Amino acid sequence: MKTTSPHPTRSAARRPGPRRRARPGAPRPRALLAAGLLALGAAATACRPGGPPAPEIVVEDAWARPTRAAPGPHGGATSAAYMTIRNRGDAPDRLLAASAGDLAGATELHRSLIEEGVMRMRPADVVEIAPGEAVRLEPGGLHVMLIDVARELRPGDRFTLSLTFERTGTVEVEVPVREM
Ligand SMILES: [Cu+2]
Repeated sequence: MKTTSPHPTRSAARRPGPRRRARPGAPRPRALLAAGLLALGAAATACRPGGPPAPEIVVEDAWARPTRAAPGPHGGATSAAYMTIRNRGDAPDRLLAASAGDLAGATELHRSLIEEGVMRMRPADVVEIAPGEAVRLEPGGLHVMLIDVARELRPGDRFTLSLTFERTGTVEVEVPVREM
């Protein structure tokens, strides 16, 4: 976090809120040093001492649409899962992969986009969630695509989705099935 205040040390010392610094910044005037040390003491209880800043991933409002039978002799049923992924931590994290276990033959991160007037889907390589930010997976945008779904998913059904993040590791999400 950068401040554009003309009095950066003063505003930092006066703000005891959630935005805390893990390390002292530029040298401060002596009069503010005591206040700065107090703030650092408070931050130390919330941070892992000496460790890197930690992402804290929270997944909200997950749901998936009912299965659709794909046309053609080789087409399996598909579904798509949507959710909001929030990073309440201090460091960026990335969603790398998703898995629905035996439920789907393949589970991919996709992004829907319109190309020459036609809605298409492309693999989404990097889904980064910045600290303090949220990424929404929603119809018409990012989604978790379930391909070759083994059984019909109907409204009211549920399944477990495992999300793999670069730093947080695996997060398991309970996903109810419903219509849009
Ligand atoms: Cu897709």
